Amino acid sequence: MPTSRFSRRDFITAAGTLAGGSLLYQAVGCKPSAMSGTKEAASSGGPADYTLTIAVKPVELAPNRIVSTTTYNGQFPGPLLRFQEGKSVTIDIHNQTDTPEQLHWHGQFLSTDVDGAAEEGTPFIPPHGSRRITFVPKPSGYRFYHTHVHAGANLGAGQYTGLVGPVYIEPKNNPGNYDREVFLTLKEFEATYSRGGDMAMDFLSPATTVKELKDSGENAMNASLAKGMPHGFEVGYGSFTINGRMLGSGEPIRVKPGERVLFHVLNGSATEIRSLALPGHTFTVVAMDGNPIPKPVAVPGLWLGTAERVSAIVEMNHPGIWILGDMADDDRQHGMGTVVEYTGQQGKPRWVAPKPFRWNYTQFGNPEAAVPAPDQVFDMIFAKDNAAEGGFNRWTINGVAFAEDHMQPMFRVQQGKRYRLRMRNASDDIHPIHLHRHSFELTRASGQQSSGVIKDVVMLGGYQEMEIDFVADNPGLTLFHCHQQVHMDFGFMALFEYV
Ligand SMILES: [Cu+2]
Repeated sequence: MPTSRFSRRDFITAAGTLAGGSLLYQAVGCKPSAMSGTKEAASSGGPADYTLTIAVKPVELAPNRIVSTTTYNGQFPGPLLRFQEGKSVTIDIHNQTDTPEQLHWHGQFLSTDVDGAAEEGTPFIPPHGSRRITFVPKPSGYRFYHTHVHAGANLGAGQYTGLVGPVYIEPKNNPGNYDREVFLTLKEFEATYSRGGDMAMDFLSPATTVKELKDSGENAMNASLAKGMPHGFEVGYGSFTINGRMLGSGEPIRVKPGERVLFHVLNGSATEIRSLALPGHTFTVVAMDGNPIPKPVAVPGLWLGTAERVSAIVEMNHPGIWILGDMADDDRQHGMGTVVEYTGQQGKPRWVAPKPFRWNYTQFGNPEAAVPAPDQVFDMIFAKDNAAEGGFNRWTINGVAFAEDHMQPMFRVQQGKRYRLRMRNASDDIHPIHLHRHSFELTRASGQQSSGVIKDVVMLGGYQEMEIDFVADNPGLTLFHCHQQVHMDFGFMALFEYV
C-alpha cells in the first residue's frame, strides 16, 4: 500500500530543508492532506497552487564541485510536483534570466497555449517576467517538466541546464503494491563538444538493421568525409549525477530487507542514453513513461533514452551496501550512481555488473494482441547531413530540416483518426523520438509486433525501423521531434496540424 502522498505544503517544507540531498524525493510517511485551500485562492485570482522560479544558481554536485546552472526554485532537480488527475492547477512561472523561456509539461495532454513549445504557439515567459498558467493535469502517472528552448551552440542553454523536474499525477484510484516510492532524476552537467564519437546502442533488441538504410547513411557520411569535412559535433559531460548528486556524495537510499520500493526513474539528460542496475536485484517494470504496461515484467536493469521514464518495483532481498548505478563504467565512475544501504550493513558500497542483456520494448507489451488498423500511415525517413551547419550535423525528416524560417506543418491529421508513423532511421545515431500532447502505442519494433506499450518517447536505433500509432484526440499544432537537444536544434523536428 502506498504510504506516500506528498501534499504541496509538505513538499515545499521538505524541499526547503532537504535541498541538495539525494533523498529529496523519498516520500516516506507523509500523510495525505487537503489541497482545497490554495485551490480556491487561485480561482479567485489569489496565490497560485505552485510557483516555479527560473534563475541561475550554484548547484553542489559533490563537495567542492559546485556548478552554476539555470534551475527551478534554486534546486536540482526542480521540485516534485504532485497533481491530481482532473483537478485544475494554477502555476506562476517567474523568469529571472535574461532570455525568454518555455516550460514544457512533458507527457501531458494539454492545449497549445500551455504545453510549453513556441513552435506550437505557446507564449514565452519573458526575460525578467512572469506567466500564470492554469490547466487540468492528465493523464495520471509519472510525467515531468523541462525547458523547451532552442540552445543551438550554447551549452549553457536549453536542456544542458538544470531545468528539469518530476511530476506525478495521482490517479483517481491508486492501487499500488509497494511500501514507498523513490524518484530518481538522472542528469549530466558540464557539457562540452567533441568531434564525432560513437553512441552505444548494442543494448537494443532486436538488433536488426536495414541494409538500405545503412547503405544510404554510410554513403552520405563517406561522401562528406571525402570532401574533407570533419565529423559533426557531439556533446559529452564532465559530471554525472542522480538527483543532482555525484555517486558517493549524496545521502544513501536506506532500505530494509523485504521492502518493496517503487523507483520512478527519469532520464533528464539533454542528449544521453542512460542505464541503471542494482547488483543482485531485479527491476519489475510496472509502467513506462508513466503508463502502466499490460503486465509487470522483471528485468536485470533499465535503459532509458533522453526524456524516457520507467517505474519499477525492486524487492529488497539482497542485503548489503550497493551502488545503484549506470552500467557504463566510465559514466558511473564520474558520478552516475547512488548508494542503496540496507539497515545494519556496513562497509564500502559495491558494484557488480549484471550479466549482459538487451532492452526490447516489445517484451513489455502483448505480442499476440492485434492493434486497430490505422486510418492513415505517415512514412518518415530520418537522415543526417554530417557537419553541414557550422560543424553541427543537420538533421532532416523526409529531406526537410526544421528551422525558425521553415516551420510550416509537415503532416495533417483529422480529429478522431488513428495514425501510424512508420519511422526509418537512415543514420547511425540512436534517436529518442517524442510526440507532444499525445501518447502513442508502439506497434512494431524492428519487425516485431507489439501492442499495449503506451509511451511518449521511444528510442529508435541506428539504421532501424519502428512503427508507432497515435489517435489525433487533442486538436492544435503538435510538435514531433528527437529529444536530443543537439538533434532537435539542428532540424530534427516536425509539426502536425489538425485540419
Ligand atoms: Cu536524435
